[in-house]
Amino acid sequence: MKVLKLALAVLLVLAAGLPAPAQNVNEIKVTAKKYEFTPAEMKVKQGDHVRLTITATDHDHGFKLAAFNIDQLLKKGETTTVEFTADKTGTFPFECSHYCGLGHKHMKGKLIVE
Ligand SMILES: [Cu+2]
Repeated sequence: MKVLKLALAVLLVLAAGLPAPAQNVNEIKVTAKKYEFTPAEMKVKQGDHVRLTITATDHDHGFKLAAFNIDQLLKKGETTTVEFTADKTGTFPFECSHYCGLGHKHMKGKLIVE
């Protein structure tokens, strides 16, 4: 029994010494309404796991971030979570992908990964 306990203790110590998965979760709250995303500019660091919680307040909208293969419908009144890993640096445009009215084409922003 003693040996077993010792072995267990050694295992625990070894496990504690392992590097934890070093992924930083970057959560950003976003609002989508006619005809803007707030914030319209988001900055994250390369390697971040990005979690956007997007609330469409006035109408159905869409969130399209083509560089990361994201195109998500945002239902009016609901909060939608979009997650991805920012694995490349640069400035990437995003836009509304669900027609929401006359200003739809201008509903866009950018994601900066540095
Ligand atoms: Cu739209």
